[in-house]
Amino acid sequence: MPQLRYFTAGESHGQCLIGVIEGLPAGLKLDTDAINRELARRQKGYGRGGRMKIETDTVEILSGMRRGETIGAPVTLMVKNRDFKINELPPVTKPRPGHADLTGVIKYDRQDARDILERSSARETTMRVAIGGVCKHLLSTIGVDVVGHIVELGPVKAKVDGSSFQQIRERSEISEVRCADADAEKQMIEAIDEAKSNGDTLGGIFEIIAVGVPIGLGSHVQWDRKLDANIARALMSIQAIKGVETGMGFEVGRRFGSQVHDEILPAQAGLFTRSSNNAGGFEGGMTNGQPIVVRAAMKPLSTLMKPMRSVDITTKEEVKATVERSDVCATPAAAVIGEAVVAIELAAAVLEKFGGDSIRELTRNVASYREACKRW
Ligand code: EPS
Repeated sequence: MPQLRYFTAGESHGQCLIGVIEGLPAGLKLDTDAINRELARRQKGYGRGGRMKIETDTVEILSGMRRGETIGAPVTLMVKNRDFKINELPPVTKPRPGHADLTGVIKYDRQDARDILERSSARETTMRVAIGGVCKHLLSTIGVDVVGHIVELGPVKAKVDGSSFQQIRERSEISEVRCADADAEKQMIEAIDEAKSNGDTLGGIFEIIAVGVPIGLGSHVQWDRKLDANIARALMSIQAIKGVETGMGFEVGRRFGSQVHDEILPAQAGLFTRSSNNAGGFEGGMTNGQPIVVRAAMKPLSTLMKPMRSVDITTKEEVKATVERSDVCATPAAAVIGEAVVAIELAAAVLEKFGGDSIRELTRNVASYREACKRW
């Protein structure tokens, strides 16, 4: 059983969202304000809808912590929903193409798609961002840092080649669409405005970069220990994500080997270096010491103000799909969620490799391994 485990509970308009994390070492200082800042980042982004004006997501830590530090016990997190009205909401009988609505009602034998959409809603990701915030605390104790930013939104591509991790972080953080390229940002905003005026929605592609990652997280020896695969799964589990790529991504299938692989160069600061990072930080399912670079493609949200054709599940007649309050574009928010799920998978992989019932034990183990790697 892996050391770090977690699950989430809660409906979009239920009382609250809950997360339970087990396996955190004792002695991890948790700053609730820092977790709340992550939640606020998720709520931002040009193209968000009315719900984000209602909520000010804040976390309460209900267990596993004493005097600001974890004690090794399961940590329970709670975020209350201000828009708690699940029992007053009208039924949904006109499933939206692209949403979980139709398959969900058939599978769970429900007459009201609200029973499905309340849990399938991306509101659930609030809790994954809170859990990711906790995992970022753990990662910072060993010098690992994660950032997410938008590289494409609808038809617009950002130019960020040659930017450092820090530049990407600073520029994307002040951008309304979490994009580090100010020229592209303007066009992205225009594209969102166009989608909105047409009653339509827009998706995009976000990139997650992680730096300071030790060599050798994950393992080549078994399919379910390959960390790139676990990260891909975590990203695919974010609502509306339809594709994931690492490093050079699908382009690797179009080039010769000599144009793809990252040459190994003599040691600098005790560690071998690489001529490039087309592998996105992974070889053999293991981190190779280079920055992790992964991207995910998000489809346009499936609630359209100008709805598509559907069938009423009660009358069986052709209708237009349900129109609910929703966002025009939530890809900037998805980049924050991507950061969180990557942080969770990295924290799990760190604890799998280095163990540790306390933060002191964990950091000692990581430091001694890093020293050993330099002697190579
Ligand atoms: C979301 C909350 C939801 C939606 C959105 C994400 O709030 P409500 O449904 O009350 O407007 O804004 O969810 C969807 C787009 C979806 O299809 O479920 C959130 O907190 O991120």
